Amino acid sequence: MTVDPGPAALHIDALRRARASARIGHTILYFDSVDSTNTVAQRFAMDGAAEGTVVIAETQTQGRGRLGRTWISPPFRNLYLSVVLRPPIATAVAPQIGLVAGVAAVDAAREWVSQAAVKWPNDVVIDRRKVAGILTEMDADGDRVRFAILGIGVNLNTTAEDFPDDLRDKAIGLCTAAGRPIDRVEFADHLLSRLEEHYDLFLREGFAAIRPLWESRASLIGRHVRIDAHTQRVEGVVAGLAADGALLLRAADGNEVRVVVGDVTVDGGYR
Ligand code: BT5
Repeated sequence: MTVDPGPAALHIDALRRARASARIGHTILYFDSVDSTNTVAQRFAMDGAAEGTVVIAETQTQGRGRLGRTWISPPFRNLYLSVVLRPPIATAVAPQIGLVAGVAAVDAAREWVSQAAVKWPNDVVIDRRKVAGILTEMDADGDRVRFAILGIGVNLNTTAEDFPDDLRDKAIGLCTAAGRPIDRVEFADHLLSRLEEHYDLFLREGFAAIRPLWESRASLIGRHVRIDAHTQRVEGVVAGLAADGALLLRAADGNEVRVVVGDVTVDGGYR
C-alpha cells in the first residue's frame, strides 16, 4: 500500500532525481520533524557521511541561529536544510563557507526576486527584511576542518501572519516579495546548484574569487551602520570585505575597522 504524503509535503523524489548526479545533494535525507537539521547532519557526518550529503526537514523543533538564537521553522512551507562539507581548509577560514553560501542563497533568491541581497555576515534580505539565514558549524582536527555543517533556512511560502509579532517587520517570505507561491523543489534545486558552483570556485581559487561576488551582491556597502559584538559597539561606513572575509568599516576618524563577529544595524532601521 502506498501512503499519500499529502499535498503539502515536499516532493522529495523529484528533488532526489534532480540532484542524482550532483556533488551537493547526491544523497538527501528527508525528515518530517527534527530538532535541528544541523544537529542531524552533524550526527551523520560523525558517522562518515560523504561530502554533499544533505539533510532536509519539514519543520524543526529547535531550529537555531547564531549565538544560541532561535530559527522559527513553521512546517511544510519553507526550506530547512543542512549540507555536510569536507573542505581541505584551516579552521581559521571556515567562516568563509558561510559567505560562499550567502552568495549562493542570494543567487537562488534572485531567480524569483531580483532585489535580494546579502547582509553581513550571511543573511539574505529583501527590502531590508530577512528571507534566509545561514549557520555554519564545524568539527576540527587540530587546526584543520574535519567537516563543516552548512545550515540554511529560507522563508519561501510563509506570509506575515506566520511570523511571531516581533519578527513581522524584520522577516519576509520569498512568496510575498515575488507575489506568487514558490515551488520548493525548484528553489532547493537552484540553491544546491548555486552552492555547488560557488563552493567549487572557493575550493579551486580560494576566497579571493568569492569576495568580489559577495561584495557585488551586498546590501550595505557605503551605508553607515552600527555593529554590536559582545559588549563592544563599533560604527562606520561599510567599505567591503577584507581578504579573509572580515567586514571592513571606515570609522568617523578615517581609520579602517575590521569586524569578525557581530550583528549589523543600519541607522534608523532594522537589525
Ligand atoms: C541565522 O542566525 O540567521 C542562522 C539561521 C540558520 C537556520 C538554519 S535552518 C536549517 C539549519 N538548522 C538549524 O538549526 N539552523 C539552520 P542569526 O543571524 O543568529 O539570526 C537569528 C535571528 O533571526 C533570530 O534571533 C530572529 O530575530 C530572526 N529569525 C528567526 N527565525 C526567522 C525566520 N524564519 N525568518 C527570518 N528571521 C528569523
